Amino acid sequence: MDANKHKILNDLAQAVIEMDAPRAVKAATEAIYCKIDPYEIITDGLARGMDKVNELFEQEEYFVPEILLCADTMNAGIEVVRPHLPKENTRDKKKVVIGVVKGDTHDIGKNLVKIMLDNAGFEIYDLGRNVPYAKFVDTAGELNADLVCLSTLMTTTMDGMQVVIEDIKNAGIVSRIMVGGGPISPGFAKRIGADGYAKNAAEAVKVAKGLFQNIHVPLTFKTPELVRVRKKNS
Ligand code: B12
Repeated sequence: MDANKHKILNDLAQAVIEMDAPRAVKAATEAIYCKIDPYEIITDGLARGMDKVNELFEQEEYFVPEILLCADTMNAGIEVVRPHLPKENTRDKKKVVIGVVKGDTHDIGKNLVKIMLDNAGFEIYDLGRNVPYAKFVDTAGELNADLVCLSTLMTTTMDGMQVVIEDIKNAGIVSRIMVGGGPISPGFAKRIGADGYAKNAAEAVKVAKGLFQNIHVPLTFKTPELVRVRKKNS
């Protein structure tokens, strides 16, 4: 990586860590001007800063107010980059229902996944956070959704994903289902009957596309068998 790019990406990460939104906006603008790939600006710059923030939270150096200011800073940078993300305009847009399951209000990661899928040409219906199980099922049914994306960051709410998946299947809805979030592993995703899992937003786009191209996308943690395509009416 050339030195200037390295410097700008570090600056973006540092701006998030230091809760400095004007600096994030300036560095993001510079990154765009220097033609750094918009996805790299988000994943290797802003989101990398947020990863460090998570560590600081775990080490009890940062607390709730800091976390929220860091997230605002990341979002300020993303807003600069967003218009520059390559927008894929597919004719047959797949409908995606996305949300964070009941009991969980963490939505920073879900929002990143949403932005990436939106730019990749999916039609997004965002149910938000702390979403009742039935809301996923009802919305997927009403919209005849192609994909339902479930997010959670807490071990205490993981099991809710399984409830949603079972309810969707029991209702005869044929939407594919992708899961993700901090405590979710490929093994857990497979066990609860999900069609796909991704460890981050960039992977989520690859996996989502793979689900509709009838191809196996190599997943993180070496579980490509997880992407199985459920045939309609099966
Ligand atoms: C930020 C944060 C908060 C913020 C949330 C702000 C917000 N609007 O989201 C605030 C301060 C409000 C908060 C509150 C709480 N938090 Co908190 N929080 C975090 C923290 C530090 C970072 C999470 C984050 O945003 N990461 C950044 C994003 C970009 O990463 P991500 O969410 O993992 O998302 C990526 C991937 O997971 C994936 N992904 C995510 N969703 C999906 C979905 C799909 C379909 C796919 C494919 C991929 C995918 O892609 C994303 C982008 O790359 C984590 C620590 C950690 N290590 O995760 C704790 C953490 C999640 N929190 C925790 C806890 C306990 C809480 C509280 C209960 C604290 C309290 N006592 O009040 C409350 C939750 C209340 C509730 N009921 O929801 C615990 C959970 C422990 C557990 N049991 O599992 C953690 C792990 C901290 C800890 N070690 O204790 N928290």
